[in-house]
Amino acid sequence: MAAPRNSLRGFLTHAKSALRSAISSNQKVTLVIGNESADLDSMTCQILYAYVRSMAPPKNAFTPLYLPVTNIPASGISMRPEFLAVFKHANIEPAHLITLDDLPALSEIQARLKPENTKWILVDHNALQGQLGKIYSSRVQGVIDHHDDEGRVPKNTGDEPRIIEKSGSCTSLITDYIRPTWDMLSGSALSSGAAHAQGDSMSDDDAVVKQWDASVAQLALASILIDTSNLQDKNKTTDHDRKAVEYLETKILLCPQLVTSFDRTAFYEAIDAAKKDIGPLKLQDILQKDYKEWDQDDGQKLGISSIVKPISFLKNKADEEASSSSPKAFLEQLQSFAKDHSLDLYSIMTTSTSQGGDFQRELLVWAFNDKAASWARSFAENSREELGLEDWDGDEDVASSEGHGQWRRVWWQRQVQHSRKRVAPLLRQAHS
Ligand SMILES: [Mn+2]
Repeated sequence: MAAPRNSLRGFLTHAKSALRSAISSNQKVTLVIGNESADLDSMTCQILYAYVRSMAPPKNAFTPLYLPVTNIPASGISMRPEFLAVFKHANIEPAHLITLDDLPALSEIQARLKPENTKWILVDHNALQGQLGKIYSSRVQGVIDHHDDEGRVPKNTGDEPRIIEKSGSCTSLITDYIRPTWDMLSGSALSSGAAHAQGDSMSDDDAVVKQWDASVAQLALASILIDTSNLQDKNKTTDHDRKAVEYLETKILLCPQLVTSFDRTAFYEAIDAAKKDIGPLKLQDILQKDYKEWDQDDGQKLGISSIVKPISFLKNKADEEASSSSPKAFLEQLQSFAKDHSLDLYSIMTTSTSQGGDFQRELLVWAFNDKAASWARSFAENSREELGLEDWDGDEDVASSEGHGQWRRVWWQRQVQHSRKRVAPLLRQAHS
């Protein structure tokens, strides 16, 4: 049976308790999961898909209820101030999200959540990484993503989509996919509401559904605006994004409470400011906040942190925490992060605005053993031109180092259109 038409808050509360009882009684579950960086895009993709799909599941669905899973422990939510900024508009709180903490612990997950009882739909990635990937990859039967296709999701995904296309935000692709269903649901809810209406004024049912829709639409819109810089970044913005923004904005403006007050640019600026407000976080949390890792075939491991502040900010942060001022504190923090994640190669990509107001990127690559050092060197050689790698002019002791089984470089990445979406495949390909 389809989930009843509900607010997002009501839906997530229902989904969370349904997951709990499914695990305790060995029932089937359908999980919609974003990538392990758990950025805003992943979070809104899984929620939008699960919310709309659960209210109108395909006839032969594995389960009628789709559960959105945020691919981090609950403690990670506080490292994402932009989540909190968006939640206010969607009338939800961190406790409403289903996170990895709501799944059985990794040591017993295979026994308590049997692979054959699960179906996984990937959004904002197309290969399930890490321990979940090892256990459940063969249970992935649907994907909507905007990263390079790694060819891991079967070609035939039955009733679920297999959509991998270029777009600024994956949420735009989700919006496009669920749009007919969402319109059908809103249309029938609105017309059944209208049937009860007395006179000319909008019925209560009507207003409630419009408000629910507007909450979810704002959640989705936030990601698209963040990923495309309010549709202004021409390297990232695609027609998918423009169309989705138009559609979601219409849904928002149908809501009587928002029609006169909603301002897209102000909305974008508030979320963007929240996202950049990482000052209160510890450096280790900043490194973890938007982090992804990959295992190469020979067991070597790569990790990349994307950070919305320049290296100088990170170094100051390390100095503050160590009450000293030397490159050592900063480098030690990076090293310990890499060690905690068992990395052979660690990379940091920063974004910031120059004094002249230009968008800029730094790229740090650090190899921790000889094999990884030759990997890093071939990356530097092969990608110098495409990424526009230029010697960095910051602190010399940070900028480069080699010998004693390690190798490190920092560059300005002058081809600023390339995000981790491009840099990660280049790093992975350089491995031999
Ligand atoms: Mn994305």
